[in-house]
Amino acid sequence: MHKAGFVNIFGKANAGKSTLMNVLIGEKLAIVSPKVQTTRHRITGIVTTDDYQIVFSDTPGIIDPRYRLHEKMMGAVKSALEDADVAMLMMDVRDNVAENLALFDSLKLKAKCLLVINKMDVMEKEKLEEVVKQCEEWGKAPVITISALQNKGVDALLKRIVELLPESDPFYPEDTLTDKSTRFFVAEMIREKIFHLYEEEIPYHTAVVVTQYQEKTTLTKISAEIIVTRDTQKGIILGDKGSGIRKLGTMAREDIEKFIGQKVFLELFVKVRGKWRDNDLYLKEYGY
Ligand code: GDP
Ligand code: K
Ligand code: MG
Repeated sequence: MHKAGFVNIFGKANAGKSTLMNVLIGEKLAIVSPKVQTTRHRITGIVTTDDYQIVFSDTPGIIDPRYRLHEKMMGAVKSALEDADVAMLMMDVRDNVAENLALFDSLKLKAKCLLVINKMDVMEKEKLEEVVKQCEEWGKAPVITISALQNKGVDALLKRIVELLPESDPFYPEDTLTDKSTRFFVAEMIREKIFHLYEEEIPYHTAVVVTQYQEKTTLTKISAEIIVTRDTQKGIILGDKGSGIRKLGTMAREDIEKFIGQKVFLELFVKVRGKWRDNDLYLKEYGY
């Protein structure tokens, strides 16, 4: 009997959804940062064994939309809510339990659910047990504690997921890792470095588009545009005598080389496009 299904991760910002997704698929596909709203798309990662195929989806953290961009992000959540066979409802162990449970209730999920309490590594045992008890009283999903960062409890979680998977043939050929393109992940890796290197509004006002992707025999030549909303932000991205963008370029290039397994020549350009986050044409052009 072969099993297959869609297993989608939901939760508030910074619960550790993208970190968990990467651990589950054993590959760094989803970008991670300590800042909220890092993930903007639904990102698929596929795990195939002889017995099952799981199509995992990482989703943006659930927020109240303030820009068209946010609406698009919540659209990605909605599509994942609709096709989930199994929903992993994820929360940071330190976060307010009642608030998270209310959020999970509001999703009105028909899928089978697992309540995943993440970051158990940051809490002592007695306090953790209290949180687990509070979650179990909710009664709507089995409660599982993990540390995605330290890969603790993830095997047990995977076992529970497989138990809940429906009987089905695989959806994708067995060697498929994701449904997104390499260009998409290249843009994401650049965006991740922006989240790590720049503070305040900069990461939230930024989009990245890959404009050139040329595979040659010994190296891949990539050009990308970094889109910001103001001239001052462009100046900050570039940094003193270009030192900012050089650092960004080096860090991103190293990650891209690891990802595609080839030397990369990376060129970055910064463009100003006021209000791109509220402009449907720009949003489309930038992949949202
Ligand atoms: P997302 O917004 O839900 O996708 O969360 P991320 O995966 O981007 O993680 C947010 C932050 O939490 C990052 O700084 C992660 O390194 C951190 N994080 C994720 N999982 C764990 C964990 O199990 N323990 C600890 N201590 N930190 C974690
Ligand atoms: K994050
Ligand atoms: Mg994320």
